[in-house]
Amino acid sequence: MTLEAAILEKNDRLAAENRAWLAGREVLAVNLVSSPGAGKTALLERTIRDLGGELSIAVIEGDQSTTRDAERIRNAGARSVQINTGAGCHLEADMVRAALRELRPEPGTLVMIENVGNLVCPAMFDLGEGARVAILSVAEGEDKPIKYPHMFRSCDLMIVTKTDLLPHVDFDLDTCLAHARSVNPDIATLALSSRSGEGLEGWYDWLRAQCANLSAAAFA
Ligand SMILES: Nc1nc2c(ncn2[C@@H]2O[C@H](COP(=O)(O)OP(=O)(O)OP(=O)(O)O)[C@@H](O)[C@H]2O)c(=O)[nH]1
Ligand SMILES: [Mg+2]
Repeated sequence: MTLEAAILEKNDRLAAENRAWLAGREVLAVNLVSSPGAGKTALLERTIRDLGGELSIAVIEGDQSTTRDAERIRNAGARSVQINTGAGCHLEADMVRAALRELRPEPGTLVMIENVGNLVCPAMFDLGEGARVAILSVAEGEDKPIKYPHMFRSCDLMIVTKTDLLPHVDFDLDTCLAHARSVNPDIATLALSSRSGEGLEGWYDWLRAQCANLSAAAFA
């Protein structure tokens, strides 16, 4: 077995353990992936401020360095644990396992995992999450889904964000959505702005539906 295959096999085993641990506690984990600066933390801050009274939200933050994002999350009103990966370019299941044990989420908690900004490596590493969401800002260009197909193929939802900037950039939303569906026909899509608030209700409804599915599964 190659070293890469061995690393991925070990990660998959730990991810399966995370998934069972989360299911046993009726906790939904959502893995947020994007390139650096696409707006993951901004969307989480806004979501916590808007939905914090309705859903119990906690956050695991992944960055190579600093605790800046975990502090932003705490200032927005949610609990957070920061993982620093050093030279690493993605989160792995064992890091999330340790962070979950530190976070100790109550049943019914929505745990948002903000991955390291990178559209390549996080695609290969299952964390045990219930859903994976790609965030793509309009400033990055509409061709990203076909240039980084592994990532978009691995996601349940693609969010096109920073739509308030559309008048200032050459970004065709329909072309981007078509590219995403060409690599993943099952991917759901949303477009929103964390700054203006446009489109956020669709994201909140998607989160509510994911939480409802988890409770329905627990009572099945
Ligand atoms: N105009 C506009 N700016 C945004 C929006 N969302 C985020 N930003 C800005 O984009 C920059 C990066 O946002 P972050 O939320 O830090 O991005 P991130 O994906 O968490 O970045 P990393 O954690 O470093 O990968 C910040 O200056 C934000 O204010 C938006 O909807 N509209
Ligand atoms: Mg961030």
